[in-house]
Order: sequence, then structure tokens, then C-alpha cells
Amino acid sequence: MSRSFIAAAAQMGPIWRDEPRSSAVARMMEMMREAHARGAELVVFPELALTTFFPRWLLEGDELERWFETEMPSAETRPLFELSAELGIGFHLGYAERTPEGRHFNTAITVDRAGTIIGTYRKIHLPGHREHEDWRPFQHLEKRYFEKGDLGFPVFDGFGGKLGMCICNDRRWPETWRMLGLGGAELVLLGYNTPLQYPPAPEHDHLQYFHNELSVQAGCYQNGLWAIAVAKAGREEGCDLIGGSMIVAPTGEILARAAGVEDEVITARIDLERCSEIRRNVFNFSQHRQPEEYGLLVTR
Ligand code: CDT
Repeated sequence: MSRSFIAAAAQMGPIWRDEPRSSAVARMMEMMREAHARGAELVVFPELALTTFFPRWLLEGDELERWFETEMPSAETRPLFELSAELGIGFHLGYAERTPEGRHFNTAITVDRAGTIIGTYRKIHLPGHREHEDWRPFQHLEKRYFEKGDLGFPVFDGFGGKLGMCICNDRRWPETWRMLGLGGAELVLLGYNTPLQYPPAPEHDHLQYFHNELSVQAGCYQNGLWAIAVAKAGREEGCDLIGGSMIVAPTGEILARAAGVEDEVITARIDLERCSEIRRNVFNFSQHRQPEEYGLLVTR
């Protein structure tokens, strides 16, 4: 496959609490068709793209377990895989995973143009809190519902290059990007559900879009890689989620950006060769990194 191809970010508007997975999948299939019609060979969907963002509620037993996928593809998600293979367009998707051993992860997969899963990632930086906190306008119980990912930051072959993934809060951490950059990733795929309100520090609410762009643009530039960052956006069950999905070049420039907070497809041409503009120059790791000075990064 050519190392230069068109890729799409498929931002999703809200998914309602009682919206069936079949509806979310139908919305994704429509956007997959649009991305394909616009020449894309890869389309990226958000974190937890099949359901509403359920960690905003305290749930137990079956009321909690119903949000998790026990197989991928499943009867409900198989149509997306079939359309991918039919059109010859790959995709990336986030979902809540329950393993056969009963472990729970916030997971993302990448699927190639034949509809085959080529990469799996389980979220490592889980934000929020473990116990219900009355004072919050909404909960963020990722620490309660998910285990820390156990797959590290894998880099795998796909779309003519080296791919990596992270999920939402991971994008704020330079360690995520450096692990992927050191692993050789040329393109990072990521989805997010980011509330416009951050109740522990409301004075930062107006900075949510800025911090999203700051994190992704810095990650791209400092590691000489591309990123496709995709929101679930809009007012979901009374909670406003930011949009601002974007495709970012290794120079840190945003080449395409979603305008609204609804379902929206944006595209840009990704040339993986452009990673070398940064990697052969200012961030030539083998010439300029000084890892012997970075001990604190892993000892504390
Ligand atoms: N989904 C996710 O990781 N969201 C967080 C919200 C802020 S921390 C409570 C994020 O980093 O965007």
C-alpha cells in the first residue's frame, strides 16, 4: 500500500442512554460510506463509540455489564466490519471490553481494509475517580469500571507504515506519545469523550479545546508523527462534550478540523514519508536524545 493516502476522522454527536448499538453502528456506517466517497482508505471513530459515555453514572451488576462488549465483532458490530471489507476502507473504533475472564478494559482496535483487526490497545491513563462523589454534577468513574490496560503501547504494521493508538486522557501525557514515537509509530489513532466542564477545576473549562489541541499538536511535533484525534461531542445526557476532531501533521499543524459537535466527517491526505521532516532533523532521537539524563521519568 502507498504511504500516502486519504484518511478521515468521523466525529460523532451524542449517543443517548437508550440508543441501541445498532443505531450507533448505522451512524458509523453512513460516515464510513461518506469517508469512502471522499477517497479515504481509513476512518477513525471515537472512544466508547458504540454507547453513551456510561462512566458518568454509578452503576452496578447487569446495569453496568450491559455496556461492555464480550466479542468483537459481535452480531451488532459485524455490519461495520462487512462494510469495511466491501468498500476496502479500514477503521478504528473504541469500546468497553469484557474479556472471557471477566476483566474490564477501555479498549480500541484498528481494522485493515479487508475488515481484519490488526491492532488492539487498552487504555492506560484512566482518569476520574473510584467512588461516587455527590458534589459532582456528573460522575467520571473510569477508575472504578476499567482496569489499567495490560498491553503497553503497541506499535504495529498497517496502511503502509507503523501505527499506534491511545485513548482520550492518554493524549494529555507526553509519556504516551514518547512511547509510541520511540516504538516507531508514524500515525497515532485516538478517540476521546472530553466534557467541556472539568468540575475539580472549573476555572479551566474555557481551555478544554485549547488543551486538546495543545496535547495532540505537541505529541505529533515532538515525535514526528501524524495523529487522527476524534471526539464524541455535543450535549450527551445533559453533559457537554467538546468536538474539535482533527488530523494533525508531524509538523504539529492541524490539516483538518471538525467545525461542529454533531456527526461530521473530515479528511486530509496523510503522507507517512513526512515524518522524516522532523525525525531526521530537530527530533532525530538517536542523535539528540539524552536518555541517561531522564532517569527520574521511570524511577519516580
Ligand atoms: N474519556 C476521558 O479520558 N476523558 C477525560 C476527561 C477529563 S478527566 C476527568 C479527558 O482527559 O479528556
